Amino acid sequence: MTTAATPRLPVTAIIAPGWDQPRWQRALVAAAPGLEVRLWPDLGDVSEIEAVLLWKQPAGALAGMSRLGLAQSLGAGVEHLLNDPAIGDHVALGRAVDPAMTGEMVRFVVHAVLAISVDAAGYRAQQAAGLWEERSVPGGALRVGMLGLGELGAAAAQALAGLGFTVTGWSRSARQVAGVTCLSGADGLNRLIGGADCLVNLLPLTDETRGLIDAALLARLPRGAHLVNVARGGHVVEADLLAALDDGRLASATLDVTAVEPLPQGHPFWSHPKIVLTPHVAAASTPETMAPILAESLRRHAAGRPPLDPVERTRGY
Ligand code: NDP
Ligand code: OXD
Repeated sequence: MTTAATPRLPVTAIIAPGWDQPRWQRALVAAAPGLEVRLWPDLGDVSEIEAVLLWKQPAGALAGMSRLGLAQSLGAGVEHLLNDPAIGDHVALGRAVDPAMTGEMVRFVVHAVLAISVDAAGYRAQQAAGLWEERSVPGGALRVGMLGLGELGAAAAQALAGLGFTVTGWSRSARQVAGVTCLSGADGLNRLIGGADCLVNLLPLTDETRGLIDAALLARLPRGAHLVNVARGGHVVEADLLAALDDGRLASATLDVTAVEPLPQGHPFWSHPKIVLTPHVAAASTPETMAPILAESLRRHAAGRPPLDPVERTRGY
């Protein structure tokens, strides 16, 4: 009896400056024994590299990789793949989808929305002022609008619906998510915005979604609405957001992401009383949970198949 030979795994490089690359390497080799993994910046002869695992690679880092066939993001976002001129159209693109990451995002969004629904910020201010007084809070009456119903948005929307919130979601194509009113298209967006006391953003950053959250959109939200942005800073026109917070149209903004990261010192977001800021930590990629998924994509690539979660260049995500 003959058995089919296992295809050789691609020579792989990790380029994720600032991350614990040796930890990713250990997790990957544990998931795919025998895999050759090289770490930025010591890539050796780059013409041998066939697959790259990337997070915010420096410009030019992929120069000379003439055998590159797979570029895989170590995060859910893929702007760094699509914007790198060294990644030709023949190179397959993959993005990170990991149930552990989804769980992190769901907990982060649920925490942010619950804090708004019980007016945690208002009670903290009252405590600081020594005030024992019941506040009028929206509680379960808070209507949530979820921009994006993909891996993360759908899971977060479903969790919020399970907690009793009225949740409406928006996506490019028509979707079905249990307990969530799903809308699409320009009309769908208008309907969602008009009834969103709390707008949560989990869209990918594309040519179509960049700057979507601008003065016009913010003006269509119910007065006193809240924004939770856990996707990308580029979705929000920052000057418009500040204006909406300052004139009371928007009650608060919970921002995990900003247009420039790290947020520059002196930026008005740092000290704004209505902004809750975290440093892009809503859902981190974890080597130990991601490695088996990445290993499977490398095996598929070796067998001439697309990675597990391919990126569609024409959609931009
Ligand atoms: P997915 O690709 O799974 O989902 C994207 C969703 O957005 C889909 O529902 C898609 O519609 C919808 N969408 C895309 N373009 C449009 C458009 N023009 N109009 C309407 N809907 C649109 O992405 P994920 O859920 O995995 O991730 C979303 C984003 O979250 C990432 O791109 C990343 O930027 C961000 N992120 C942030 C993290 C953090 O720590 N802050 C961590 C991880 C991710 P359709 O369903 O029709 O395709
Ligand atoms: C991601 C992110 O895209 O961390 O995974 O933002």
